[in-house]
Amino acid sequence: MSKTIVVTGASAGFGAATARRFAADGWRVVATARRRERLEALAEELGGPDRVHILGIDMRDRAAVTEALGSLPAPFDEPDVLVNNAGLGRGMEPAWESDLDDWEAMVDTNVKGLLYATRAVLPGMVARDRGHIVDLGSTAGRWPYPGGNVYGASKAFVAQFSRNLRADLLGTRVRVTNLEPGLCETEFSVHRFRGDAERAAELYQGKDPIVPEDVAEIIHWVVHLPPHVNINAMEIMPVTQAWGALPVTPLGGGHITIMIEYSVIHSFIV
Ligand code: 8X3
Repeated sequence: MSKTIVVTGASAGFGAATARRFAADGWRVVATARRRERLEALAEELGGPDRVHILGIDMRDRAAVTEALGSLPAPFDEPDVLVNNAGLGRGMEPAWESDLDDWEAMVDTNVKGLLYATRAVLPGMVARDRGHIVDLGSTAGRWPYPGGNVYGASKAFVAQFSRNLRADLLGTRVRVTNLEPGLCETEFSVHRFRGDAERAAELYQGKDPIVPEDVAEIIHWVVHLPPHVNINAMEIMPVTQAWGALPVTPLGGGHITIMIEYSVIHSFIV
C-alpha cells in the first residue's frame, strides 16, 4: 500500500529533494510552500495531483496550517511521515544590531510553524499508532557562533522539542528524529544574505558542501529503519567542516570578526 509523506517547505532545497526521493519509491506526497507555482511544477514532475497534494500555505499562518494539514483529503489523509523542513535564517548581525523583524520571521517559521504542523498531524499518528516526525534542526542549534543568535536558538528549540515529543510519545510507535545539518548548499544562504547570491556562492566555493539529495537520502534511511528503531538526533557536516577554537579577545580591544569559513570564526585584534 502506498504511503504518504508530508513535507513542509517543499518548493526547494531539502524539501524538494525529499519529495523527489520518496516519490521515486512510490510514496504519495503532501507538499507545502508559499511559492505555489513551484509546487505545481514539482507535482507535475512527480506524477500529478493523484501523487502529490499541494498546499500553497505560509507556515506562519496558524489557521491555514491547522486547517490544511488537519483535514487532508483522502488518500493523503493518513500521513506516515511529517518532515518539518520549512525554515529560514535571516541576517547575521550581532544581536544589538539585528532587525527584530528578522528575529520574528525566524521564530514564526522555525518554531511556531513547526509547532502548527506537528500539532495538526500528530493526533492522527497517535490514533493510528504509527508515524514518524522528522524535524530539520541545525548544527547552529547545538554550536553557538557570532551572528547565529536567534537562528541558532530557534534550532535549539527544535532539538529540545523533538526530544520532548519522544518523551510524550513513549508507549506509542510514533517516532521522532531531529536532523542537524551543517554547511549545505541550498537557497538558505541566499535568503540569509538578503538575496546576495554571489556572497552565498562564495561561501560554498571549494567547500564540497552537503547537497539536498544527501539530506533526502538520510531522511529516507531514518524512516526506513525497522519500526522499533528511533534515531533521536543526527548531526551532519561535510568533511570540509569542523569546530573552531574558542576566540578570546581583551575587553574593549576593538576586535574585528571575519567569517572566513562558514560557522568558523577567526577573530583578529586590531
Ligand atoms: C544552517 C547551518 O551553519 O548556517 O542551518 O548555521 S549554519
